[in-house]
Amino acid sequence: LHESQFTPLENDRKALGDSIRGRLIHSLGKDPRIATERDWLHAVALAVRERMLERWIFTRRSYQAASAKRVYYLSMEFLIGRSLVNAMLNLGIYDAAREALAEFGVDLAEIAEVEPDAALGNGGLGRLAACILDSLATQCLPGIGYGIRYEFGMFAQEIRDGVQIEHPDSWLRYGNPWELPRPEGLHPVRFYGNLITHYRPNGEAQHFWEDGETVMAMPYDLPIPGYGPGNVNNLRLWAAKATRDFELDYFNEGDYIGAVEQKNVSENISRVLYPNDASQAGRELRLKQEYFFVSASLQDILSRHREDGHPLTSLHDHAAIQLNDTHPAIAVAELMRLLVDENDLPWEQAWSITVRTFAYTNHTLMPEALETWPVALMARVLPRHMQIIYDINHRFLNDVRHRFPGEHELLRRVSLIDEDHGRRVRMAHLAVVGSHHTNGVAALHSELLRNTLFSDFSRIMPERFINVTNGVTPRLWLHQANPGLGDLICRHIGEGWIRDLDQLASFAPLADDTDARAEFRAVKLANKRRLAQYVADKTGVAVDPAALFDVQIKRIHEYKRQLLKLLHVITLYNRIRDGQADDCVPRAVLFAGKAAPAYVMAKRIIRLINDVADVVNNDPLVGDRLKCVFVPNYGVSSATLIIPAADLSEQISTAGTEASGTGNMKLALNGALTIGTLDGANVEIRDEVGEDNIFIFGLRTEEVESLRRNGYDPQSHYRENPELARCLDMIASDFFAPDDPHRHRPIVDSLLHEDRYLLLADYAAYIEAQGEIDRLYRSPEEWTRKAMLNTARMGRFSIDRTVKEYASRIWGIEPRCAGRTR
Ligand code: DL6
Repeated sequence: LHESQFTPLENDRKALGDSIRGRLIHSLGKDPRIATERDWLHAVALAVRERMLERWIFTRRSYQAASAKRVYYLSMEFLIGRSLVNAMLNLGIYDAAREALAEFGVDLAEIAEVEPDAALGNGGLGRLAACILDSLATQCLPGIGYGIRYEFGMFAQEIRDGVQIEHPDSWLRYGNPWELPRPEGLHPVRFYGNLITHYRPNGEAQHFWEDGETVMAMPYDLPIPGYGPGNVNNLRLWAAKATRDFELDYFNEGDYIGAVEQKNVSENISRVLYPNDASQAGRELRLKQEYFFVSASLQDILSRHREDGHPLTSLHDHAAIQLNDTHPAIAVAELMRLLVDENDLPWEQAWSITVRTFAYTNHTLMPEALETWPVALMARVLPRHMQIIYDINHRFLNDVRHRFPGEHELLRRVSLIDEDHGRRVRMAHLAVVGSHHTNGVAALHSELLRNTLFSDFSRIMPERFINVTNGVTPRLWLHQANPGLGDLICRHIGEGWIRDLDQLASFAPLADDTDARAEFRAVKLANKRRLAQYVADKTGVAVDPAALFDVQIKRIHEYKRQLLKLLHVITLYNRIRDGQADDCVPRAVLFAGKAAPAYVMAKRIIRLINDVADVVNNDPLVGDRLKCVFVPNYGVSSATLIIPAADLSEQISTAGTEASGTGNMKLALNGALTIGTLDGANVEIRDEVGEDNIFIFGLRTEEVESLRRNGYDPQSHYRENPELARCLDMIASDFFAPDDPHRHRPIVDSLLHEDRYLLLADYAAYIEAQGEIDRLYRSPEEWTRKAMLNTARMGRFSIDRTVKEYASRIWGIEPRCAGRTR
């Protein structure tokens, strides 16, 4: 079919209405008279999907015709959220679809709320992957995402009596109208089994991996539409299916139920997302998940490469593979296996192709997040890969030995095998050695990678280490989430910023315009009202939209220091009760975030936040001057409500711990002022918005290091700061938990006896910075001016800039726009 023979679907209200009705009746078999909101949602999604699929086909054709190099983004997580409104806005059919639905008496906003979030990720790392997909498609860059189609995504969080309760997220229960199952595209993935070695007449060894268990990987494709005349790229997610052998087993053994039980075990591989953030799961099933999607993706990439008519030896000319953290790092060994064992390439040649194909992004310095696998486990689950890792290590260490003679300690430190903790495979070392580039995700983080975690590697191969600062998609995080502000900006400077965020710079002069400031304030107030309603619905707490909305939204983790924020809340509470808060502005402090289910301290923190909230919100002396709320079930959808309404963005991790942060970018883009440490991307945000428009406080990375080196004594702060001591005493007593007086004692013990993240050391500076914030908030014109400058100066933090840097510095790919677009 030639493009000229192709009749694209019309996008006007009438055509969309016909499609929606058609899908409802002819695809879903539902009577419009009794169709539910979910029926309408699915019918609209199918009508929108039809319109993406044309471009999808043309996108693929244009990549193929140009023999374009593609990037394959391998990620265990894609935190997509909802797709309906995003797809409509990106395709430019939102208004027409809304009107078409209105003619059926259906409210688009209401049915959009019924769509479950695709929560296939934990937090920043997974959301970054989703933003990157949006940008690749928008910039017409040839890119395919590969991940896992988890049957259960990130758990749903309920707060019951102050405690986090986890519920399974069965997001696929009613089907997923966006996905296209591809049962014809299965790939087999083997686990366990034996190794057989044959020797050729020339003495060369040939390895065969046999027996074991085979699971089939079945692809589900999700079309990813770019904004405006962008391309429609593909996200391919793998689901585990039992091989048909299970049927044979049944015939042979007559144990039907046993065979079906076995089928379930195989299919468990893609059952559930591990809800760990910044800590390693370390379980066999997790290793199997990692290998499962990596092996299927690499087989898929190689077959596409062959179908395109290229020899394997040119793989790196046509494919760039990005490892999103170490979770897919086993890909290095798997590609070697595919090239050497399955395709008979000599080791050296295979290695050169491998290193030229892979690149690795590191997202954390936290030691507990660095993946290592026991050698014994790896050897059992993936025996051939263990052997390949030994071979890679052997050659790598020989090379290092040659270049750095006599440095025995160096060899021990850079080895792919950690010999000190019961022999473990260091996945980050495998990723660095097997990749042509390793990048950190903010300038400070990349510098710390070079100087700490990877200091030996950056001495051995300095040219491999670079920085690519993260970004966020302005399509979702401003245009879609904050239509009020988006429209305001469009009225003043046009809509070019949606694809080119640097254009926001021309919004800056409006910060000096009284009328524009009033408009900006009106938008913020409307967003705060919308959020106040949501908070009241979810928690029963009434927050006053006139109060300063002070938000800390992110995973609950000690290093992110939600407790420091909470110490500020208790300090304000005490000042109000002591009658010393006449100059405090009314605040609504909003926390949101999930704790890993097995992370005991994080769950204690949630409990304490809720206990403090209970006391503060019910104290008649406090009234509207202070409210504290824990908003349950934080995710992409609730973030799109909270972020546009925030006045103050809390980015207060201990310097040197947060790799980048991306919430910091989303909040500043929506005109929140930041209070933050010089950590992660906060440093670059300060450089962009200017020191006068951000509140920086606390110890810097070097100061943190030196304090730790010289012996940190948290109790000195307790002794010297009576206000802090009082807060800690209240937490340790029964003040916030009258029914259970010792409930919060472990939190205080951990702060007084270790305080690994130096909360107490930063407390005084933090409280002082909050005082400055109060003073500024009392001058609405001045506050608004700074807020607008924050929005205007966020151009650098567009994911499009990030992706352009990856494309030119790491992947070597270029835009190929699909010929025919509307
Ligand atoms: O790069 C995306 C995001 C950063 O913005 C956060 O600072 C960082 O904490 C997060 N890292 C993870 C670590 N998980 N692992 N491994 O989610 O990445």
